[in-house]
Amino acid sequence: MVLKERQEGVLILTLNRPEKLNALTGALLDELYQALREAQEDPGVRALLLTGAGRAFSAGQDLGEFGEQKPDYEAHLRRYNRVVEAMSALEKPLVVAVNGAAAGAGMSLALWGDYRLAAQEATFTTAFVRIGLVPDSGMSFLLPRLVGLAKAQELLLLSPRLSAAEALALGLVHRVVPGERLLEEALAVAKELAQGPTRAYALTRKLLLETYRLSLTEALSLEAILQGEAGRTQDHEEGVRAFREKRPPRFVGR
Ligand code: T3D
Repeated sequence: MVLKERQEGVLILTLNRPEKLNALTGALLDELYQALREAQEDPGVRALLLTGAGRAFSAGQDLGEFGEQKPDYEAHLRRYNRVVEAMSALEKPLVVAVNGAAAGAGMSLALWGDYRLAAQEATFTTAFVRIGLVPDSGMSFLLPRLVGLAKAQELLLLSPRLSAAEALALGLVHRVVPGERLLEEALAVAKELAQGPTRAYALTRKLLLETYRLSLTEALSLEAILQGEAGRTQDHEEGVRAFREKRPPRFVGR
């Protein structure tokens, strides 16, 4: 259900239930969680790329998963939440390539990418209220931060279906490319990141997320601590040496 492929330090994870628009089930979420954990522990993985197989990125929760049973969403959400926690705690950059529809928790997962590309035919819809649910998988946390409160209110309460161009204009994605070039372009970004100073990326990622709960004084202090750590890396030494020698740096990720 989650395909894994490696290319030059990039782990490509593909949500693979194309016949169900990559709708999310507990089993798929557990596989995704395992893949993220393994990627985190594997020094050979220096960047990740997440995409979907077929014509959708992900339609969100599989609405057929529980059949006629009344689901215990509070319990089920633990499986979503550990995926989101693993994504936010990743110490490697995550590129997301949105190849088609991203709805509900599928859209939430897409937004956790550090760099998000969309195919021209991709669409985005929060979907939750349309079935009487509230945003989850970090959507209530990320969306207002990405698009501002007013737009988040509109996207969450009215749940319009946005085109890729609209998503780009709102800052939900960084770039829109023709569908046939999506993977190639996303992979190029991921490979560039995989050649970079991985530790500095990890610390930058952490700083950006932490700013949302810190005062300015605390943020400055965390910047100083993490700069201290970055300053002790081999990559920092190499970056400065390469700059002085007027050549491209060769980063090793530590
Ligand atoms: O803890 C918990 O579990 C709660 C967590 C909730 C998290 C959530 O994600 S809630 C939101 C769940 N997702 C949705 O409500 C999205 C529903 N789907 C759509 O809005 C649209 O299908 C899409 C925007 C994703 C795609 O639209 P389109 O026009 O390209 O396709 P379609 O014709 O609507 O759907 C094609 C088929 O996929 C169709 O089946 P059929 O008629 O061909 O047999 C449709 O029922 C099925 N499908 C689409 N989304 C889902 C789905 N089947 C199961 N689960 C889905 N989420």
